[in-house]
Amino acid sequence: MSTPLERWVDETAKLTKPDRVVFCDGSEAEYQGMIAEMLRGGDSYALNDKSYANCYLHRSNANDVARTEHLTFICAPTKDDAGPTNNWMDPEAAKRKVGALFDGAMRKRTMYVVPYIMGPVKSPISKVGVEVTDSAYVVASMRIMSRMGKAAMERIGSSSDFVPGLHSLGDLDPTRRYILHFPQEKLIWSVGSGYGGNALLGKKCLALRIASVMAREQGWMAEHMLILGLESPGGKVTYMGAAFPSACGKTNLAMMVSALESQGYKVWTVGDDIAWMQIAPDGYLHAINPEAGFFGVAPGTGMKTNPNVMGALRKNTLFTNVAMTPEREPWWEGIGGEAPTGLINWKGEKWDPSKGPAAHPNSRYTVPARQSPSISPKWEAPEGVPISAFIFGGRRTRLAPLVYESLDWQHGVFVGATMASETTAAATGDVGITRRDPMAMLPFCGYNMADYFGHWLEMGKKIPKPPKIFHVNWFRKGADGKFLWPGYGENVRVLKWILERVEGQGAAQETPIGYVPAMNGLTLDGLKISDEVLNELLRVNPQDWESEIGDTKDFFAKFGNRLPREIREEHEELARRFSRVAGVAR
Ligand code: OXD
Ligand code: MN
Repeated sequence: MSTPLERWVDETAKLTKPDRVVFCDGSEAEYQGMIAEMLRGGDSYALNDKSYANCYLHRSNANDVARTEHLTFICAPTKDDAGPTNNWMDPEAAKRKVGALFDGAMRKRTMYVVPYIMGPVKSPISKVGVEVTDSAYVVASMRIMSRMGKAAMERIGSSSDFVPGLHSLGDLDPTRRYILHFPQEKLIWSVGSGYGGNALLGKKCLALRIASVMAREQGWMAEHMLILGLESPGGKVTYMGAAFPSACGKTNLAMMVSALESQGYKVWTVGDDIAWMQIAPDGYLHAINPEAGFFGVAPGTGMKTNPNVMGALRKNTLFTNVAMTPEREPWWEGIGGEAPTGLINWKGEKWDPSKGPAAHPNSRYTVPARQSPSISPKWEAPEGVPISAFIFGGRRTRLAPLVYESLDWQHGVFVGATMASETTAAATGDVGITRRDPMAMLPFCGYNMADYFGHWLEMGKKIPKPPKIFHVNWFRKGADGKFLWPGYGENVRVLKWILERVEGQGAAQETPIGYVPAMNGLTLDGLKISDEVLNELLRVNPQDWESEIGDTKDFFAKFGNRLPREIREEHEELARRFSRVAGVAR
C-alpha cells in the first residue's frame, strides 16, 4: 500500500515527467552533492575557502531576481475570499492553465522530493511540508532555511499531514511564471522562477500565505514578524514580535547589538521574518520561528548596521546575486569601505560603476540561524517563547512619533491595520509614496484581509495575557531633511521603554493616537539629543494626522461591508479624539 506522500509524488512525476526522482534525506553529503551540481550548472561559484569556508555564490537569471507579487495568486473559491488586496484565480481554471506549464516541465531533469519541517523538530507548533523541485539551488537553500530531510519524513510517516508544494523552474520566462496558492486544499504550485520567496516554498508560500489560512481555521496566528528577546539587568528576558514592511530594517533590529549592553540590556534573536504563535497554558501567546536560516538582503548590511550577521556569514552561506572580488570574496554596496578594483558584478561582468550597482539591490545571503552570535538559547524551544509586546512600524518621514503604545488590543489591531511605509529610492523609482501594508502582511495574507482583521480581533478576546501593542518609527526627519533618531543599536532605548510599559512603568503622556513617552520617559544618557529634537521625535501633529485619517478611510473602503465594525469604530473614534483636542486648543 502506498502512502499519501508516495501517491502525490507519483502523480506529480506523471505530470512533470522527470528523468529520475530523488527523495532527499537532508544529509551533509547530499548538500555537497547539490553544491557540486550547482557548480556544474555554470551559474554558481565557490568562494574563497579561507575567508568564507563552504560558501558559494549563485547567480540567478537576470529576469528572476525578486518575488513577483503580480504573478502571485490566491486560488480561493471566490474572488471575495481572496479579497481586494490579493490577485485571484478560479482554482479549476488555475489548475488547467498552470497544469499545462507543468506538463513535461522536468524532462531531462531530476525531480527532488524535499520533505521539511517549518519550526523546531519537536515543537507541536511546527508544520510539515514537502516541496518537489527540479532546482538543486532550491534544495540547498531549503536545507539552510528549514529542518529538511529525514526528521520530516519520519514525522509524515504514512499520514497525509503535510503541505504539498510543486515547484519547477519551467523555462524561467516571466510570461509563464505563476505562484499559486490553493487555500482550501492547502496546496502550493510555483513555476517559472528559481528565486527566493517564489521558489523556497516553505517561506512566504507555506509559512505565511497557507499558514495564515490554517491559523484562522485553527485559532492561532501566522505573522510576518521578527521575534527578539530583550534581556534586562537581572537576566530576565522579555520577548517581542515586530512587523515592518520591507526596507525598514527588520533583520537589523532582530540581530541588534544593543547600545545599552554595558547597562545590562542585550538583544537575543529568535527569528528575523516570520512568527507562528499559539495560546499556551500560561495564558501567553507563545511564538516559534518556523525558519532555520536567514534569507536576508545583502546591500546595506555591514559592520555598522548588523555586525552579528556579518560574523555569521563567514561560513556555510549561499550568496545570491552579490558581486565578487578578485579574491573571490562576496561584495555589495554598504558592506563597508571602497569598492575593490577588479570587482565582478552580480551578472558576472567586470563592474562598470556608471552602469549601476555591483550587487543586485535585492541580492541575498542564506545563512544558518544558529551561526548568529545573537541567537537566543531559546530559539528552538518546542513550546516557543512568551510574547509580551507586538511592535508595528513603518518608514514615515513626518507622521508617526518615535514610539507609541496603543490604548488597548482593539486599538492596537487598528494601529496594525493602518500601517504604512514610504517607499525608498532603493526599492522603486518613486520616492516617498505611502504604501498601506497592514501588519506587513499585504503580500502574504492568504485570504481576505478584512477577515484577517477580524481574526486578530477574535484572538484578542481569547488570549488571557495578550501582548501590548506598540508602533515605532525610526525614520522621522527634521525640517533639514535629516533623520532625527540615530537608529540601529540605539533602538534598544525604545525597546527598553516598551519593556517598562509592559511592566507597568515607563513615563508616558496620553495623546489621541495612544501613549507617547513623556519627555523624561526614554533612557537617553550618552546620546546627544536636544530637547527640541526630542520634542519633534515625539510630536503628534493634528494636521498630518487629519490627512492620514482621510487616507486610511479610502483604504478601508476597498473592503466594503466585510470590514469589521470594530475597525470602522476605531477609525471614527480616532477622528473624534483629534477633534476634541482641537476643541480644547481653540
Ligand atoms: C522577505 C520579504 O524577503 O519580506 O522577507 O520580502
Ligand atoms: Mn519578509
